[in-house]
Amino acid sequence: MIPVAERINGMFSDVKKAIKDRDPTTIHQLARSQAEAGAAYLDLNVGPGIADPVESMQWLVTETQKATDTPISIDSQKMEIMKAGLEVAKGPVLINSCKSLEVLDEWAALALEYDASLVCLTIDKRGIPQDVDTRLELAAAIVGTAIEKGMETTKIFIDPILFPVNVDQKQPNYLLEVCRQITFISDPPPHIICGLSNLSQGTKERGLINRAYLTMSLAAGLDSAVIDVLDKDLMDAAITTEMLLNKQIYSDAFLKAAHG
Ligand code: THG
Repeated sequence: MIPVAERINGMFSDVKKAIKDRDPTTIHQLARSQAEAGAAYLDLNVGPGIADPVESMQWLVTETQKATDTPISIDSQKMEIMKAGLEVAKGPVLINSCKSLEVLDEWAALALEYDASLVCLTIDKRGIPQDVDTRLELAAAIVGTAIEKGMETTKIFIDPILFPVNVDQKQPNYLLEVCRQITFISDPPPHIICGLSNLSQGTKERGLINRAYLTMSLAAGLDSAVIDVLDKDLMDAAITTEMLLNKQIYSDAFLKAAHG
């Protein structure tokens, strides 16, 4: 699994305050702790309703990179914010995300220019699909367009959009089917990612719901997720699932070995 660490997000009050006050301490701490916990990318999101999102994203990227070499995921669907973040980013960035098939040409060109990987939501002008088949249709269209633009499929992350389970209880199960079928889209297939914490928003037992669903979706073929890497039970569940799927070697110390 490619874990994308979710915690540097202005949705959280400590991060929101740190951005507003331009106080790097919280950002540096979260960057280091999430890198140590095994993040492959650190997701950076300035959060909703902020006065200066462009400058704030540049500040977040710069400060995060002072604390760790772990690659960053720039989390914005606005071209202006993405470009500003990319300008100051070092190394292999994850662009998170292209919000619609209609603007994919422009976003794929940007990914190519920066040699970045690109998250694409399965959305087009009709909106967010509520069923399996439209999601797969869009995933195939995304991969086709990205290949045409010259991208490698291994740099594409399809996000079929995970809703809170208390909003529509059918959706999480639909997404498992999308995970299973996405490997048939191309060879090699694109990555498949989701924002795991969306699932449990507004519920009790958030940790348990996230853990159970990560296990199920990894077994269905999910290979990346925006998650709370500081949730050790969640990371242990992911490691154990991958061992049981024969993707990690079993030893009596498999958890310790995976944590390093
Ligand atoms: N797909 C992709 N990227 C994403 C998402 C996605 N990025 C953002 C988001 N969704 C994933 N990250 C989060 C981060 C936090 C929460 C949910 C998803 C979260 N936050 C608390 C809440 O809303 O209850 C904040 C409150 C608090 O604790 O302070 O749950 O889907 N590609």
